[in-house]
Amino acid sequence: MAFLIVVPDRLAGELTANLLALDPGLDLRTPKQLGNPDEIEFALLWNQPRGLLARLPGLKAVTSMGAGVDAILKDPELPAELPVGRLAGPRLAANMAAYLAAVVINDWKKIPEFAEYQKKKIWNQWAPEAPPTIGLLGTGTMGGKAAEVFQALDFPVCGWSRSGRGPKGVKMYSNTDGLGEIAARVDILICLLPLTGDTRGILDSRLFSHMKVGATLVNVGRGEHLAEPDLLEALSRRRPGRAILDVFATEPLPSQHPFWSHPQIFMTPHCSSITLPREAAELALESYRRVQQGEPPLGLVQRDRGY
Ligand code: NDP
Ligand code: OXD
Repeated sequence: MAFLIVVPDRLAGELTANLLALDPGLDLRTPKQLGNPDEIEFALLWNQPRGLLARLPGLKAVTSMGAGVDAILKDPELPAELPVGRLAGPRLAANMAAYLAAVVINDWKKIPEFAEYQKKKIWNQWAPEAPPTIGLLGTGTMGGKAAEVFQALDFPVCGWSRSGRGPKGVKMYSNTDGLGEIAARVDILICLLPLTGDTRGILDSRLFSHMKVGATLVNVGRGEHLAEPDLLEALSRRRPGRAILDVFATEPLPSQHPFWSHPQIFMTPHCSSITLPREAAELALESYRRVQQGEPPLGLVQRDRGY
């Protein structure tokens, strides 16, 4: 049983080394060294090239290298019944929570303003009175950890999920009415949803019209959650007043895109949380072993609902 790795070049070497350190006997393959494609029964994927899956008739399961599975599910060559898993480990969730805490606290504590005061030698003592209310769209593995971190700092936290289930102590909302309600209630609205048929374009003018003037939108889900022209329009009305974006419909973001130089937008290049090779190797190996034993891969996705 061979194990195919299809991941960005910058990660491939480290991931391979980590996998072989854990199990030197692994029959690892890459797209460039595919060998006999019939022997490949398991694949670890990140943005796999079109046409690859059609060449692997022996696949028993695939797994995403990260939390999102949208790039796998949209591949027209993905066999209809093939089990799809994902690697959403504790380190990935903790790194995401750290990013969210960093960007939120940076604004709340006015860190950039103090950097400016320092340059001008201004002693401007100021402290915020109350932490902002956080709204998490999606309270799964990523949203759950973010909720835990914000709660530990005593921030009020609300959540929105399909089932209405969420972490302990989080005021939960669900369905369309609930989406408007959470948007109206919070100061920082964070998208941590998977990209599915139901969530594509969910960050649109209708949602923005519910938000408080001056609130902040954070999108760390997927670029296609956001209706980009709606955001530009909404920012001009300060509803939201600011956007923090890590993911984009086109990545890398083209240099002429208006987001790059927009004064109300802060951007990072899809790196709010990146799967670390060590964690990815451990989880991928566990998933592979499960499949070898006839079990579903780790983090089995419900393909009909898209996550
Ligand atoms: P999970 O599957 O663990 O959680 C998904 C959450 O979204 C659940 O709370 C689920 O509700 C909710 N949800 C799904 N569909 C709907 C819907 N139609 N309406 C309301 N709620 C919905 O996913 P993760 O937390 O692991 O990851 C979420 C996403 O974060 C990933 O798919 C990926 O796109 C993104 N991500 C981005 C990263 C980055 O670097 N920018 C890094 C990691 C993840 P319920 O609980 O009821 O099922
Ligand atoms: C993920 C990501 O889904 O990094 O894990 O975007």
